[in-house]
Amino acid sequence: MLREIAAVGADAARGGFSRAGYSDADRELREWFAGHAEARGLDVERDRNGTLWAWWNPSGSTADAVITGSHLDSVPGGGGYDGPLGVASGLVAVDLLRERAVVPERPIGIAVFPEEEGSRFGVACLGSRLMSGALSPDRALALADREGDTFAEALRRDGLDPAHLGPDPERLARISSFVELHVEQGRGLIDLGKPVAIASSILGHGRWRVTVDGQGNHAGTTLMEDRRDPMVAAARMIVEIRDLARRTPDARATVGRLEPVPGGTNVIASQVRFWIDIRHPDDLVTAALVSEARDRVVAAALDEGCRAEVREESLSTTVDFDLGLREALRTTLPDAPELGTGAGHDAGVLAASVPTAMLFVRNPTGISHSPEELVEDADAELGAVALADVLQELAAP
Ligand code: HGY
Ligand code: MN
Ligand code: MN
Ligand code: MN
Repeated sequence: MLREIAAVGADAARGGFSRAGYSDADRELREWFAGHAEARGLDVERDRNGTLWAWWNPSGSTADAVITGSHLDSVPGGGGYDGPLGVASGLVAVDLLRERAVVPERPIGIAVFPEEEGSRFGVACLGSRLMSGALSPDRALALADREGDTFAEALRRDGLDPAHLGPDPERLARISSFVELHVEQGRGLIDLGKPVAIASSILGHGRWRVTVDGQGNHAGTTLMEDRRDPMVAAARMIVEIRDLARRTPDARATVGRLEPVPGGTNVIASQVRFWIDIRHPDDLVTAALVSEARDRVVAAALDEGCRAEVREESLSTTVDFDLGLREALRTTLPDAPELGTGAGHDAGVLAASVPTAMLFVRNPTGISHSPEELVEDADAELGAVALADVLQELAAP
C-alpha cells in the first residue's frame, strides 16, 4: 500500500515528494485514500475545513469515536512516510481488526488532516487547528501562498466554501480518543533497537517571518561602501541565530527558507525574507530565544544600513501537547519504549481537546523531511499491528 502512495506527488526536480496542502497532488492522494476506504466499506466524508474522515462502525454505535489517521501533505522534497504511514496504517489496522472478527463498541474513524506541514500557507496543522479553534477562520483566510494564491482561492478550487471554515466543537465532542501513528523523524528507535515507540512529548515550536529591507542596486556600479544589502544582513542573522541555538541546550533553530527580491545574479537585493523555526522543551526558553533573536536581527540589519521586521506566523507550546493517553497505551503495548519528539503533529493540536497519544515507527535512516526518510516493511507491519491493538482496546466496551 505504501508503494502506491509513493507514486503520487513525486518531485523529480528536488527528489522526494512535494504535496502542498489543498494542491492537486494532495487531492490526488486524498482521492487514493477515499478509494481505499470506500473499498473497505468505510463511509468517507469531508468536513468544512477539508479534513477527510473515513468511518468504520459495524455495530452502528452512537458512542464517541476512536480516531486515528495523520496527514498526506508533505514538505517540499519530503520523504514518502511522514504522514502517509499513519493514514495507510489506519486502513491496515481496520483490515486486521476485521480479520480478528472484532466488532468495535465505538465508531472508529481515520482522519486525514490537510496542510499539516504548513508548507503552502505557513501555518502548521492548518486543518486540525481550524477544527479545534486554535486558528480563527479570519486569520486563516488572510493567508496566501508563495504564488500569491489566497487560502480562500485554494479552498474554492478544492471544492470547499471559505464561508464555512471554522471550529467544529460538535465533531470534537464526539471523539473519545485520538491516536496518530507516525514515522519517527529521528534516531531514537535505531538506538533502542525497537520497531515501535509510544510518544511521550512533542516540543512546542514557533515560526517567525523576517523581512529585511535594503536598497536594490546594480551589482557592478555600486561601490561596496555605498551598499545597503539585505542579503548580507540576512546571512549574518542566520549564523547568529544558529550560534544562539547552539549555546542553548536542547534548543533547535532553523532557517530553511530564504527569498531575495528580485533575486537577480547581477542585482543587489532590495528585500530579503526568511523564516525562522525555533523549538525547545521549555516554552519560556522558546520565548527568550525569540526575543534574543529578534534583537539580534534588528541590530544586524542596522549595521548593514537595512531595516528588519520580525512577524510571528505560528506558535504552539509544549504545555498544550500533553499526550495523556499514553498511560493507556503502556498497558496495551508493554514492549514499546517511550520517546519524545522535536517534530510537530496534528496529535499535538488535538491533545488540547481530546485524550491523545502517538505511536512512532522506526526509521532506519533517522532522517526525515528528506527523500532519505525510510520505513522497512517489517516495521510498518509491526506498527499497524500495534495500532490495531490500541484501537481494539480503546474501542472496547
Ligand atoms: O515541522 C514539523 O515538525 C512537522 O513535521 N510538521
Ligand atoms: Mn508529519
Ligand atoms: Mn513533517
Ligand atoms: Mn463526548
